Amino acid sequence: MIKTEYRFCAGPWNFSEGRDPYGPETRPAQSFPWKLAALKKLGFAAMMFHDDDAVPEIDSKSHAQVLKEAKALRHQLDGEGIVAEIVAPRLWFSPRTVDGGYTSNRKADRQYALDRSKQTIDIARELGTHLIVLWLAREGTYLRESKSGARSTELLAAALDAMLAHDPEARLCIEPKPNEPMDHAYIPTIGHALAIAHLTRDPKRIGCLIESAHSILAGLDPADEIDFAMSFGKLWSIHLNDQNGLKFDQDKPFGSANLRVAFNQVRALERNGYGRSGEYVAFDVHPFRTTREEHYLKHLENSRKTFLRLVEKARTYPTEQADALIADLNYQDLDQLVLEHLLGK
Ligand code: GLO
Ligand code: MG
Repeated sequence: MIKTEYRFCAGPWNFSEGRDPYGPETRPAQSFPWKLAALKKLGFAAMMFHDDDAVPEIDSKSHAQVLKEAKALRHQLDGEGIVAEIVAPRLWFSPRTVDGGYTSNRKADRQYALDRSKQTIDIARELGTHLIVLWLAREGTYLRESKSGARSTELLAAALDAMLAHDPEARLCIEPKPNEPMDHAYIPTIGHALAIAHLTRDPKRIGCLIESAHSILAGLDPADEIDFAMSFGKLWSIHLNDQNGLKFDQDKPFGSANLRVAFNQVRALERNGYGRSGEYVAFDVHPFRTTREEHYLKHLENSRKTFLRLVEKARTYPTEQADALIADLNYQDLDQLVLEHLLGK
């Protein structure tokens, strides 16, 4: 097996300040240059962006101004030797996306979502990437009768089509999540993401991004989602993190809630050669609310540490012994073999 040298990525939003729906910030906000320097210090190779991380207050700026600022950001990134992995339109904050973007029941809001997405593709080009991430945050319902699933599927496919037509080099990476902020989201799993590609002009340019927590929220094993996506050559990015069951989206450090589930994700990445076509391992994790300012980087540092420890565990897995037990259908001992391997001697 070829050993992959993994390269790591995080977003500016991953240095979050501790705010939750029940309480305010618990740490001071850090500036963008501070975050960039932090990633460099950690030895991360790439940063992921929302359109308004790249160009703050984006809605108050002309298209020309937006592109000018994106170009300036590219220089800043080049200066630090950090690459932009992806850009994602942040379609869930604006008053114009209260009912969703592409599937909103208001025509003017659907247009806003499309215009903003096309602009995101232009920003990505300035930043030197063609990869666009679509977390379809509000494309769903709180109330089943408020939208038609058939119509929403049509609208989503039309939106993807418009983005593909906007730039022949753009590649769209759908990041499914079954719920939160919505009760039900329209593209809840990788299967949905890959299937909707076939309603567009160029399914080849639509892939996916798996987030561990989102798969768990859908009641699935993220390792199976990885294997499935990679069987189609469609896993173009990943957000590793962890999640303790079917609760609010927790974005815990990788491996924090369930080491064995994390191990199996790493095994799936290893066996499918993730990273060998230039894909990055991104951690979509947040500091715990009690985290103090001086520990601002720990959740990223620790996620990478756990990831690399699990890579070692995957590479030293007693395959021959496991295969013999599998051939004998002796899953009782296979279970213990895995546990012993994870626990170490
Ligand atoms: C939220 C998502 C979010 C996306 C990000 C990139 O649940 O994980 O963090 O990954 O907005 O599109
Ligand atoms: Mg994510």
